[in-house]
Parts: sequence; C-alpha cells; structure tokens
Amino acid sequence: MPTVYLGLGSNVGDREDYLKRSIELLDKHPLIEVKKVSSFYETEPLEYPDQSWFVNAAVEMETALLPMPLLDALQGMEKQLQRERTMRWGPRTIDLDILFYGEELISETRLQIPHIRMHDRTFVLVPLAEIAPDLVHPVLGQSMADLLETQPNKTAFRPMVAEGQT
Ligand code: A4P
Ligand code: MG
Repeated sequence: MPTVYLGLGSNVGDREDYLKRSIELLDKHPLIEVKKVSSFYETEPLEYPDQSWFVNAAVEMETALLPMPLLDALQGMEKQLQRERTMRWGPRTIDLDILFYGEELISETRLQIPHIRMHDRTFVLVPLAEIAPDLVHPVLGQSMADLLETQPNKTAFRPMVAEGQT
C-alpha cells in the first residue's frame, strides 16, 4: 500500500479538537491506517494575515484508496467536521491536504500531487520534517529536512503544549 502524507490545519473554534477528531476519522476509515502523527504546532497565518493563528500537524498513513477516492473521503471528513467553504485561504475548522501519495505525480484540475505549495510553507514543512525528515520530494529531489532548512521565507511557529499532542 502506498504511504501517504497529509497536512492538517485549523484556525477556527477548538483547533486542537478539530485536528484530533480528523485523526480519529482517518483512523476509523476501513481503508486507511494511520502510522505517525506529528506534534501539533501553532503557526502564523499565511495569505490572509488577519486570521487567527492556525494549529497544523502532519500525518503519515497507508491507504488502499486511490488518490481521487482518497480526496473524496477527506472532503467528506471536512464536511463532517462542519467546514464551511467561504473564501479560499480563509478561516476553516479543518483543512486536510494530500501532500504526497507515494511517489505519484498528479496534475488534474481537482488534484495536484505533490501539493503545489507545500515545499515553501513553514507550517507544512515543520510537522512533516518532524515525522519524515529523510522523505525526498519526488520532483524537487530534496528531503523535508533540507527543504525546511533552506526555505527562504520562514513564517513563525511554536509547538503546542504537551496536552495538544496525540
Ligand atoms: N486540491 C488540489 N490538490 C489538492 C491536494 N493535494 N490535496 C483541490 C487536497 N486538495 C487538493 O481546496 C481547494 C481545492 O484544492 C479542493 O477542492 C481540491 O479539489 P480547499 O481545501 O477547498 O480550499 P483551501 O484549503 O482554501 O485551498 P488550498 O489550496 O487547500 O489552500 P492551502 O494551500 O491549503 O492554504 N496558514 C497557516 N499558518 N496554516 C495553514 O494551514 N492554510 C491555508 C490554506 C492558508 N494559510 C495557512 C494555512
Ligand atoms: Mg485544502
């Protein structure tokens, strides 16, 4: 089964609880097996700086779902957690992004893998480099640890207190 990495983010309501509940939903899915969960990090919002800080995390999992059915399943979970799509990049209870799906390269309207903006986002790279420092980006050829280290425009982050970790 392919190893898949997800980026999780929330900046509305009980952000930690939304992340925890999304991880429970992933774990409960019959075709998904969660392998690793990063620490939870509070991160400065990117794109819309007026928003509250996010809580972000990364998950490593295995799944028998193909990429498109996986996207459908993730969007179903976002819906279950009451995400309302208002504006792009706007506040959200939970955002579940597919960062990598094995080494697959996908470029469709509904789905781009690797996630096209992940490699220059501190809030993605910090949790991802924690659980998979040696994972190599299939297009850029750099590890997550290297991408994080050489990232030109770092944004602020801080680990959440211990009770925020699963
Ligand atoms: N889509 C395409 N590729 C993918 C993929 N690899 N994984 C499509 C998931 N979805 C993918 O996403 C819009 C559409 O992207 C989906 O319908 C899907 O078909 P969305 O989740 O509905 O909307 P969005 O989250 O507002 O857009 P997007 O592109 O996911 O935004 P980003 O890039 O995730 O940015 N600051 C901090 N600190 N932390 C954050 O987590 N997140 C964002 C959102 C902005 N600033 C942030 C954070
Ligand atoms: Mg998204």
